[in-house]
Amino acid sequence: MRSRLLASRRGCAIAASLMLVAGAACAQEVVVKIGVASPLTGGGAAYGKDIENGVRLAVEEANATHPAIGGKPVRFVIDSQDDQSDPRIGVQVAQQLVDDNVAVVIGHFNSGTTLPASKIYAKAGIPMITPAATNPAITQGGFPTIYRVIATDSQNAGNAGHYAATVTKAKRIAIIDDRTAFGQGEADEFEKAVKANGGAIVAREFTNDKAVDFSAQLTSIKRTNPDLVFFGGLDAQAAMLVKRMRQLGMKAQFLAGGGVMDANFIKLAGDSADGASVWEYGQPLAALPKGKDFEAKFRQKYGIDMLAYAPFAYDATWVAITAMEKAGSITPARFNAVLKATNYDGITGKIAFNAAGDLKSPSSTLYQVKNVAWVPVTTRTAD
Ligand code: ABU
Repeated sequence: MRSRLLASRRGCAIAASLMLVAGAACAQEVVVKIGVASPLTGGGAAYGKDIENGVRLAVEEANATHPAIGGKPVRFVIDSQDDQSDPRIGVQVAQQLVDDNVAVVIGHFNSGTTLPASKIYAKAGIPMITPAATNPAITQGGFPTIYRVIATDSQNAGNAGHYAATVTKAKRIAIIDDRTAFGQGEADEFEKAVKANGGAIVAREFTNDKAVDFSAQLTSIKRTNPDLVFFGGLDAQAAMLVKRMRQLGMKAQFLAGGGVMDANFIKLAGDSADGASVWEYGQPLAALPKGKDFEAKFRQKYGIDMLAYAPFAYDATWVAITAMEKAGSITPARFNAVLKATNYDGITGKIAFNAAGDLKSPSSTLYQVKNVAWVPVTTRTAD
């Protein structure tokens, strides 16, 4: 707390000299740093920017209310770090945010960076809320300060596996994953659910998250004559994969999990996108009471459409700010107890955490591409 106040006063001194702001009033203001960790460069940059934009929207809205915590005026500022989707950089970024005395971290995007980084935040006692990383293991470390405001892959890819085996009635199911903590993890959850529901896996192949050519894996999969292919990985590769499937004359249904239901997939896959299905985290935004407003607000502020995770990042930020306000403290050890007991009506739905830090009632939704647009088909919400 002391270092946060000192940082604030230094900031005020600079602001006062540059902007002729009344120094006495400014010196009272406490600057509260909200850490954001996501990929801002490289292949995951669009997702990372989407998260950062969601956090910024919440922070600016909060500051516009002239917030006070524990009777003191506060100003929230973003400390945004680029983890480049690289677990080693993710750890460095996490240490930087701890050294910067952030009150909370919103991030990371990738499960592969979140897993090691979460240990650093937990050791420092700084709450971390991921709006996007869905590997179930992230909340299984027993850390009391790690949270997630999105369904996990045991729920989401589990739903996909149940759907593939029982609804599509696919008899021969093939799987390919990108070998990341996320892609491999969700493919494992999908496979488990397919088998638990009596389905048959006829092939399991993998690539890596930088690959652009899937000919070898698809040729091998094609020989097993599958009627459904599941991909564990993100939007751009999912698009290239389904395109290649169709070029190779494969007519199998294409199914994916989270991170694929966005405009990039349709743009990159072109005609091959038609009929593709994915299970994606959460409920359809347009059907939620505050969803359309959020989309409009985002578009107005940034001049672009949100991609996928901005609403979760926005909600995660408000959940953290609300906990600080209710606790009357920006000290993590104090507001974490309130964070644990969160009961918040967000853009993405009701946010309340179970003992592990996951959502008590997570949802995921099946979407299908019809006439160059994602159309929601059905939503499942856990009790
Ligand atoms: N959950 C979608 C992609 C991000 C990740 O978990 O790696």
